[in-house]
Amino acid sequence: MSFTLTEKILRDHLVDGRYEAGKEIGIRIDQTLTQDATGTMAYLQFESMGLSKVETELSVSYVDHNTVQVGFENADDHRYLQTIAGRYGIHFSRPGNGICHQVHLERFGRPGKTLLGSDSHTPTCGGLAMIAIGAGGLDVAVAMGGGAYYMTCPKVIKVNLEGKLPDWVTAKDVILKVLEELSTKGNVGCVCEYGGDGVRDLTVPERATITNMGAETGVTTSLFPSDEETRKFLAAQERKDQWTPLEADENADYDRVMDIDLSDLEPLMAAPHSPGKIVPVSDLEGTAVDQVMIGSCTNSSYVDLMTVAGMLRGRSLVPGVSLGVAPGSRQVLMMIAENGALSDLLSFGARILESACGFCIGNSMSPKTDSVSIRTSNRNFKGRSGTPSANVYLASPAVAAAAALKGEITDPRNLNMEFPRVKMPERFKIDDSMIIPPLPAEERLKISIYRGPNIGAPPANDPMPEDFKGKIAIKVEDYVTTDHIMPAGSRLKYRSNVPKYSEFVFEPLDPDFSRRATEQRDRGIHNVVVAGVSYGQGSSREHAALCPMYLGVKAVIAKSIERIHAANLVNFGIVPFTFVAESDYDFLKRDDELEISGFRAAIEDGDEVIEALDRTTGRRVLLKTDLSERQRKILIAGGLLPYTVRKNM
Ligand code: MIC
Ligand code: SF4
Repeated sequence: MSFTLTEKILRDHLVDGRYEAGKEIGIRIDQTLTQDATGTMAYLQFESMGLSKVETELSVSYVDHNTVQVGFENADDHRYLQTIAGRYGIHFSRPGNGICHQVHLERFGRPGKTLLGSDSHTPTCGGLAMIAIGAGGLDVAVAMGGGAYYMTCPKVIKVNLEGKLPDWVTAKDVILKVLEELSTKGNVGCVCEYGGDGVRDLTVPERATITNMGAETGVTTSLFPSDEETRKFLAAQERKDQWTPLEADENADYDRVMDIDLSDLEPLMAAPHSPGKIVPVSDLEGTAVDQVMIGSCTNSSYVDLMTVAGMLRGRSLVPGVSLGVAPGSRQVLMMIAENGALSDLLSFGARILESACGFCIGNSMSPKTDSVSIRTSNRNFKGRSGTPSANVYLASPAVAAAAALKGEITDPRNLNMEFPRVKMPERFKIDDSMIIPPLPAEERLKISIYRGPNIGAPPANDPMPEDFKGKIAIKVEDYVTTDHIMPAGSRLKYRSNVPKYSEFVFEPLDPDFSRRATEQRDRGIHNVVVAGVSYGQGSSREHAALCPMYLGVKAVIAKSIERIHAANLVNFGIVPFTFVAESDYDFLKRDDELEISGFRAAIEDGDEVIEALDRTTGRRVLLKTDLSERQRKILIAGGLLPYTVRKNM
């Protein structure tokens, strides 16, 4: 038998179900990661499971999202996370140590292992031949407790890379090309596996740029083989004993093969307001630029920043542009500080930001009204930068630096400059002093867990009602992202306080939603969300399910729902329905009363099609469910937490 690399790693970790594409399987998780914005809830949920320590090979808690610390909330959360890590045997990466995905790649990722992270860009570590998956915090909490992670056994797409990248064309352009081919929808339940001769010349950080932004296609994860480049990277991180070669069998069967000749690629950009809106940079040349932001978990590696420094050295920033640079980790920052590149960036006029998410999530350096901002990050959803009227273009560090040099979008091939080809260092600077390792058992028990006033226990949900008597509380269009459902930016600091954060559900689309939903919930009405295509794109934030649950949402009816969000809805007892006939979307209106008699029984019996009656219009609408037996039980219990607690009783 020949296997894909994906199948090899998954089969190696299979603990439940049969390996058959499209069916639900349970896999063992070796490593977990959390970040602070999703982590507080994940650890509150972990605590409620009553275990004495994590059961994984390695669990790391990072603080990288909410590092702004305006007010006490963030600092309280950080201390809670630090004490929880101490108590339960978890590594703690302190604020300032870097973005979770960058640091995990540098210090912890290992070929052949599974990693579950409460952040949608966890697939970054697929660059190290791991099966690295983003999930909601509750799924990660269960995995930390030693429970299996349930997922759809994937279809595997082979992305066959041939040739060599020309000057000025980089890993970011490879993933933008993949996004052009695959788009941001329709890839749920697939994995992208990279192979071909072109892979050999891509370093691990370059591979990680590609697997990171693979998240934007909606695939479960992306991964590269473990080869000589992987060995070099691990050796340069003083971890060469952790290397093991891994690749797909030669005759492995793929569900789809995509060929990309790297030599044919050109610099690309994702235009506003979607990572899937791919345009050649040459088509946009001359567009005036107000801001350039370099960093994020996609493009903030040592090579990325050295390329930028090489282009900007000895030159200066044009007056109309503001430039921000956020090195991805303390390792990167220290290395560019020691070799002088940091000083080159400062002389050029760059503003240096903390090694954290910062601008990427819209909690700092929001651009001016109606501006054009060029960013090396992975998402340009409308308003995500913190400025609703801004036009954000996503590009490689080289294209971003060219814009900072010229004040307009510029194809770097027209700069009349030699491409500063930077090699991956043979040795990275190793200093793990900002990572607090787990303590011995007797020390762990002495740690008292700090809980500031911003930390509130996750609210409980009721078991599923017998009949559904609801009202459409909101009707939204296609491509509604989790940034629309549960805005981050300046609202992020309320992540650990569900009643407060719930005041902002759907704020960018309908600021009155929370009030209306609360009022209906209090009258015993089950709230319903009606949505278009690809509902819940983007982040893994489970608050986009948890807060609607708190507001009494019991069902989402959409044309299609993205993977992580659909799983989060189930985890919080909200039924994810799709339309049998998409045209029914047009007939449903806000405030229509919806009824499903025998709701609970239908879910219990595994009915795949359920009829709802719109009492306002008298119309009958057929709704589809695609739920495993396990998911149906979770829904009946009112969510994964009550289900897990009940199962363990
Ligand atoms: C994002 O990039 O949108 C985030 C912020 O990293 C999220 C996680 C979160 O909402 O905390 C993600 O990608 O999952
Ligand atoms: Fe942080 Fe941005 Fe990466 Fe999300 S996408 S983890 S906000 S850097």
